[in-house]
Amino acid sequence: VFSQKKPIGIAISVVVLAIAVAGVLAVNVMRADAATDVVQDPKGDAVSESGSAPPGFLDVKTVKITEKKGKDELEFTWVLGDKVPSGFGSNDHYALGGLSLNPFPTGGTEYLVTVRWTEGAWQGIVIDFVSGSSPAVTGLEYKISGSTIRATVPMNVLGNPDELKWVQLSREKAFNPQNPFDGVTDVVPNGVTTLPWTPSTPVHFENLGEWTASK
Ligand SMILES: [Ca+2]
Ligand SMILES: [Ca+2]
Repeated sequence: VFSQKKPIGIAISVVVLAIAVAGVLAVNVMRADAATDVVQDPKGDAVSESGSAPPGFLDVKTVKITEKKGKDELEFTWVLGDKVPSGFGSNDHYALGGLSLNPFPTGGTEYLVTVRWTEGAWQGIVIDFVSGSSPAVTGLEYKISGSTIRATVPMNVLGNPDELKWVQLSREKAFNPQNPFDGVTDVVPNGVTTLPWTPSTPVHFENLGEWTASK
């Protein structure tokens, strides 16, 4: 079970993902400076494991990353295809905002920023896989308003980055280390990979989203 209490499992899972896609190189250095990164995603491109369309809140329309309060915070905004319910069942798991920051083909991801329903409650957290010997979990400020989720994270929690590369994965079930895309209903940007995902499906790291700090 993917939970805050078992971050090691997440780290291992990310390594599994990295191994699965090793050999795909990310080369993307020529970008204009921008303090805001916005990627629009189609409504209706989400896929449930059942093969049918998932609920609209599992279908992302917009992902936005922008600097706030000078350069002290990053604000993450997700606009979803439908209003988010107030809650779900105690055994349900839904990751609505689920951003992997700096996922590298050769070695895991640096941070996971997620707003999710798990173990019968909403939870907004950052998991830091790089700063210590074991992953560190930090709560984040977040707000769900209709079909929009906003979360803010202090820059220092993310290592005061000059740039971040990212992929958004919405999930309808808990993380599965054996198949990191199991239960993923929507991917943003769409060029990163296709769904439903299998271990033979390529992951294109050159198509990750990219946020760059203002000068
Ligand atoms: Ca979508
Ligand atoms: Ca998509």
